[in-house]
Order: sequence, then structure tokens, then C-alpha cells
Amino acid sequence: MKKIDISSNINEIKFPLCIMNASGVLCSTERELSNLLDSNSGGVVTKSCTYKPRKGNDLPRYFEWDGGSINSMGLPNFGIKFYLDFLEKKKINKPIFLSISGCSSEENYFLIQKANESSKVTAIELNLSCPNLLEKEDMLGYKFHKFIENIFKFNKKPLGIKFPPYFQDIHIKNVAFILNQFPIFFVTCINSLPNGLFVDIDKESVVIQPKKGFGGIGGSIIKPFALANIHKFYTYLRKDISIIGCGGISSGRDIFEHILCGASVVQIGTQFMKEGISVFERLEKELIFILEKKNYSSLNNFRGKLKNIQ
Ligand code: RRO
Repeated sequence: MKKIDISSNINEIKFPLCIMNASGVLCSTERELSNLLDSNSGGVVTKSCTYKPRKGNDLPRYFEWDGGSINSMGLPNFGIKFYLDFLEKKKINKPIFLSISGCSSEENYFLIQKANESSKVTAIELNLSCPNLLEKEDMLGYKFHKFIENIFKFNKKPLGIKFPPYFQDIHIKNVAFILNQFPIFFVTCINSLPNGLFVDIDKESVVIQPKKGFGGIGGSIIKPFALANIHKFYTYLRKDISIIGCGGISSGRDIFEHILCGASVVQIGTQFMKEGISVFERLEKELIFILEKKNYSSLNNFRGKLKNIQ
């Protein structure tokens, strides 16, 4: 039987397999990060960090049901120093993405500068799409134009941006038009769908405490939006800008769909939270099984090759 290769790469960054965690899920503490480093995920991304540690929002702030999850964590993290110090102590054998999510442009410049000083950080995933900040802390993913120009005046690390979902073709076209002017490595799409609401009919109540129950939606229910954003970015971005697909993956089949729409690497959020660290091994097996059945030997056989109906 043919050897099936599900490794991938983002420019010169090599992933032993194309499956990794999504930022935010089980990647905040030393124990969680060590677990990920020891797992067979293809790469590791850390919880989005800020300059100072943050406690995040009040509990309960995460809830899941069959079709998805809602969260309003509020960016709880131990501060950038914690993550850089942790990485410094560790032996690294796969790509490490430091996710940063400053609450202002200035904070993000500072965090990017710090990440540039660490040899353990393979790449920066700049999170411009946290859905759960206070009203006054605006989401940069919807107005990031000038900001990105300044970043590339000093940044030397591979850098990608995590975006919120966009719902109109023209918005993705405009974002891609800007990104295409910069030496950006990748985009990660999508973050959770902002401002969702889940209702508990028995209690006639919302299910999370912060922001009167409103929060970011993840899981299977958002997959069609993830696929749409991935495929549109794939269409409009320069071909050397890779796409990391995130949103609604719980099976090998879902990964196949993300890659068919143009993703090079995929991230697992809600399903990782539900299933734990063994999810990576299961998904790897399921993806290989699909490729075997289709007689494909690598992701290059089908990446971005979604067909239209003639
Ligand atoms: O911490 C959060 O509330 C959070 C973040 Br930073 C994010 O990027 N996406 C999300 O769903 N929650």
C-alpha cells in the first residue's frame, strides 16, 4: 500500500502532520502546554496573551452542547512573560505559535517585539478577533489596516493573523487586498462567531454569565462559515500566504473539507475541549483513512481544488 503523507508546511515551517490545537483551548497552563508538546499534534499554539496577566471574565464562561460551544472567557492568560519563559525551558520538536492579543495597537507592537526576541517561537499568530472584550475594546479584525503597516516596519518573525468570520465577499476581498501587500505568512480563519446566544429552555435562562449570556460560538455549527471564509481567502490571497483552517472540525471528513477549500493546516478547538488530547491521534487516523479510500498520497492532491457545479 502507498504511504500516505499528511504533513504540511507554511513557507519554510514544516508540520509533521497538518493538525494542531486552536488557540484558547487547553493551552494556557504549563501542564496543558506540556501535554500538547508531548502529544502527536502537528504544532502547538498558545492561549492568546497580553502584556499583563488577566483573570478574564466571571464564571460560568464556557458552555457546550451537541452542535457547538459558546464562550466568553475574556482573554484569561498569564501574560507574555509566562509563555516565553515556559518555552525557554522546553525542548521543542514541532512548530510553536505564540498567539498574542493585545488590547490596543501599541500593546500588540510591544508583544510582537517580545516574541521576536525568543528563539523558541516559530511564528506569531496575531489574534485580531477576540469576540469577548468589553465594548470599548474594539475588535481589531474589523479595522486593522494602518496597524499592519506598522508591524512590518520592525517584525522579523513569521507572522500570521487570526480573523473573525466575515459574512460578505467584499469584506474578505478588501482584507486580502491589504494583506497581499505585506510579507505575511498565513491567515487563521475563523475565530468563534461573535455575539451568539444559547438559551436553556428549562431554566429560561442564558448559559454563561458575562455580557448577559452573549459569547463566541464554536463547534460543528460554525463549519459552513469557516469553509466559506477559508475558500474566499484562498481565492483572493497571494498563493504564498497559507491558510490555517479553524472552525467546526470534529472528524477526518471535516479536515478533508477544510483542505479542499484551501487550508494547509487545521486547528481543533471545541472538539479538543470535548475529547481531550487523544483527539489528534483519532483525527489523524480518520484523515489518512479518507485519503486511502480516495487514492491520494498527500494533501497536495486536493488542497484548494473544490469544484463548482458546471
Ligand atoms: O478569551 C476569549 O474570550 C476568547 C478569545 Br481571546 C478568542 O480569540 N476567541 C474566543 O472565542 N474567546
